[in-house]
Amino acid sequence: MKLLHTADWHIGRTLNGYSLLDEQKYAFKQILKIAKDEKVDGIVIAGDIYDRAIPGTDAIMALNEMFKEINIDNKFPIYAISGNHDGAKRLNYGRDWMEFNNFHINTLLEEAFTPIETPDTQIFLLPFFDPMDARVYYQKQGMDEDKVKSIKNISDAMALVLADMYRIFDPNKKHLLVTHFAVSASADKEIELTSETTSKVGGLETLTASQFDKFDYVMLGHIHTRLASPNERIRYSGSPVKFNVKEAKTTYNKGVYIVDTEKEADKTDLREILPGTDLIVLNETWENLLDPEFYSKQPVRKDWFAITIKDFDRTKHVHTNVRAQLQDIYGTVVELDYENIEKKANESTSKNISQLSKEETVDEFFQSITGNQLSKDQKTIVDDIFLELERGE
Ligand SMILES: [Mn+2]
Repeated sequence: MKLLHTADWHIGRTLNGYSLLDEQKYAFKQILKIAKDEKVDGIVIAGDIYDRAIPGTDAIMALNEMFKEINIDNKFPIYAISGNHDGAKRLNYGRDWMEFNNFHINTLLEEAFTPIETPDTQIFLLPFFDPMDARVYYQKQGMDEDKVKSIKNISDAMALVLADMYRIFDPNKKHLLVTHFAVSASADKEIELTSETTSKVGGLETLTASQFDKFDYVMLGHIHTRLASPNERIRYSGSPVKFNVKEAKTTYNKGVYIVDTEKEADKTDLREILPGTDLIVLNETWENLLDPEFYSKQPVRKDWFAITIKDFDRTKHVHTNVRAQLQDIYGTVVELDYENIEKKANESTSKNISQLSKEETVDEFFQSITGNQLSKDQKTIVDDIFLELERGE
């Protein structure tokens, strides 16, 4: 059996307010083409299909069109689960109808114990869940109370879930798992996340690869880079689109995996996905940024830019609309930073902000951003505002 493994589409995501939908559609076209070229038996989407539990209408319509192209126009089966970003119950809508057309989507833990059976493979679709979901599920199954209470973290919960799955393994078939968690290579290794809100996961939130040993192959979602994969049999496909500046600084292309149960997984399984509009990260002086010699070599007005201005003395540019000037030249500037100002801001926070009064905090903030102290008039305005707020309370 041959499957295309992708994850973390996050349809509807924005980058500092800029919609990534066009970029996501561009990546989708490539994914569909890869599926056709490889003649896969299905497309796996390992969670975080939407970016939010209640997605916007444009996101819903875009995803609806993508699913239609995959499943109705091109007749590829879909094997999907919900991730931590998806609203499990909303995404569950229409599930029974979709099932008729080989569109399998699991969003609730209880659905994970009925694998999809093909002639030679069992595909287990285990959506994201938390320890509380597992407690509720096992309580309903009649597990005794003490044992239910002993489910303290995701690792405890997963041990029970996997044991239940192993019990229904058909020994004559291959066993695939699709799920959405942080899985590290071993217990003492932390995983670095690139795109989630926390920069690192470890300890109670992390599972270890050895828990999944009985599966022939595990297709993961949750971590947005395939470089976090624990090994070649347990892999993250990563997101098909770069979602932030940190990712834009990486030099490798995004991609999907082609998983063939008839062969060993290896590096040749990767199919790259190229950006339509790339995100270019610049760290340059103001003078360089405005120099035609420099910017004529950049993909201005085509790609997006995240710009950090080096050695920038804001006090010398109080009458300059920095962002507007850069946008005139470069087009879309999704992120703008000042290297020196940032340093100053860090220094001032080390002054122990908790010991400053409200008025002093505003003064500190103003200083760190502009390099100037508040004038007497400005101070009076700040004082008046705080006074007014207190009266309002
Ligand atoms: Mn995600």
